[in-house]
Amino acid sequence: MRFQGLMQMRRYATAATLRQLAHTHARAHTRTHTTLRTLASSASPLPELTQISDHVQRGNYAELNDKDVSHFEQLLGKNHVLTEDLEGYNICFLKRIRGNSKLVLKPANTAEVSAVLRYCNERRLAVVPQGGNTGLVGGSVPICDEIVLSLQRLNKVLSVDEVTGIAIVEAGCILENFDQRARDVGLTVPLDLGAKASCHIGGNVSTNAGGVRVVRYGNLHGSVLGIEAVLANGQVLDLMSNFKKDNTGYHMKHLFIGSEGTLGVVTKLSMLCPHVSKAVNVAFIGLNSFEDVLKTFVSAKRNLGEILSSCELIDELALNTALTQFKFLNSPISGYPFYMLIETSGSNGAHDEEKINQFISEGMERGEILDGTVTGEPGKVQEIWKIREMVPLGLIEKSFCFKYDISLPLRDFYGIVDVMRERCGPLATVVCGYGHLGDSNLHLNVSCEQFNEDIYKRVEPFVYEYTSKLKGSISAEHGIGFLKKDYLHYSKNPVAIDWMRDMKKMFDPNGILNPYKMLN
Ligand code: FAD
Ligand code: 2HG
Ligand code: ZN
Repeated sequence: MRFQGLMQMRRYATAATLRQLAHTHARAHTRTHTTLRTLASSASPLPELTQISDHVQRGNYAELNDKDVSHFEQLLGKNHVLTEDLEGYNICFLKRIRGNSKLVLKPANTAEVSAVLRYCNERRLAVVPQGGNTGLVGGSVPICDEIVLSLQRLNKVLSVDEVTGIAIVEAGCILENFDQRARDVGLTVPLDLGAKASCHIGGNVSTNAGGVRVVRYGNLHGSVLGIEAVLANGQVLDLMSNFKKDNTGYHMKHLFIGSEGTLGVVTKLSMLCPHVSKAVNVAFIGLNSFEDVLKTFVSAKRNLGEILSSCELIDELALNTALTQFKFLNSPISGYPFYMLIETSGSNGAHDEEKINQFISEGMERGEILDGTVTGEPGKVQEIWKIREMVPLGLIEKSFCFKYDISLPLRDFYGIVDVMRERCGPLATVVCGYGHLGDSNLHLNVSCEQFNEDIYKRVEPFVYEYTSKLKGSISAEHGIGFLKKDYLHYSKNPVAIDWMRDMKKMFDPNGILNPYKMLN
């Protein structure tokens, strides 16, 4: 009976269904790009300026004047110095943090970034580095009137070496474009996330972005081989390297991975890119309980071992919200409390298929996996991934959403979602959990019609206290930015925070780089 279920799973990729899927996929793809680009600039009401709503005391920085603007125009050319229509640069992706910058600078290369920073440091003008502005913690936008330093024009892939697997890329290159260039020679960027069409590789490195393949490739501390960064005083710190192994002194590049633009501006990096896998299979399965989710994860690690490349969790409310908001999404199954997306990538299609089939039939025999689909057809694989990628967007499509990105011990991974549902009651429209189960990284989302002080107080700091008691991390992959800076102490002890402050002072004595972020 259950093996019939497995047959049904594989039957999904018949010729008839494929035609329909290819069509849906094309629409889905276009839609994601539009959604990402328009969200930050759509017509819904703007929030109050953050400096006012959050009573931020402006730092002791100089005020921008006409002479400064003329200086930058001479340096970068008039077209690359913007003083009008700056709203898109001033507001964060979630439309929660809004600054009041009067100037956006778009240098074209490292020398220009250096000249800009040297001048700003001498004049004590505060600067916020900005990549694709897809960050979810309010780190990429000004809080007061900081100058926005956009890396958009440093967008070249300088080289991709198919022999060594090493790519050298400028910081402002869009992740998806970088990946495409790598794929042209059979390689891939070991990082994939829903914002790939907009985020920059420099933004990814500066946030130490995780995404959906950490379970396979690890995080950016392993894949980034070298970094070039410009310091607050304009000095260019060349930490580029083309080798995995380089034990010459302190490993300074790691300081820039995840430092969110507070220590320097990343301008270039080298990255180790793995080969594109010959065979990729994706299973999308339904389960009854979180206990079964954990058993299935353990089974995936045991039985899929070296070919396991992703292990994601979506709960019923998260999935249903995405399906309701985006009618173009097509879920192969419905009606289960939990869903898992399990991906394998390997070099032998027949071998991988046999393994994933066996993993599923055994899970079904044990009653842990109830139903689902498994496919290796590329269009279909992408369509299933699209469902996962649209989940975070579904929750903000017509709502305000409090988003939490926490690391929790696996056994306690989901409990907080139930606790939070109880705490918020009918005040919230959706309280759901999804995320990177394979990395112990939960995304807890609490949606409501609009920002609601009452919910805010029920959720924060509770969520951070809860996480801290379980010795989790209050930011697994999105960073600290502005939104979490008051909560850093829940995950870092006072001695560590003091050292962070000392390091900040050493790198940026005048505090011009991304003030009001990370450290309070
Ligand atoms: P920005 O948002 O522009 O900036 C982020 C921070 O980095 C800011 O503090 C900024 O000052 C700094 N910065 C940017 N560029 C530089 C630079 N060159 N030098 C120094 N500092 C710089 N994140 C994940 O980790 N995993 C996910 O799976 C994931 N999925 C997402 C899905 C969606 C739909 C969205 C909207 C976001 C998602 N994110 C995810 C969050 C976000 O995409 C990442 O944090 C991403 O790495 C930010 O890149 P960015 O270029 O947009 O940076
Ligand atoms: C994801 O994994 C992102 O989809 C976004 O990290 C998570 O929006 C969120 O809460
Ligand atoms: Zn994530």
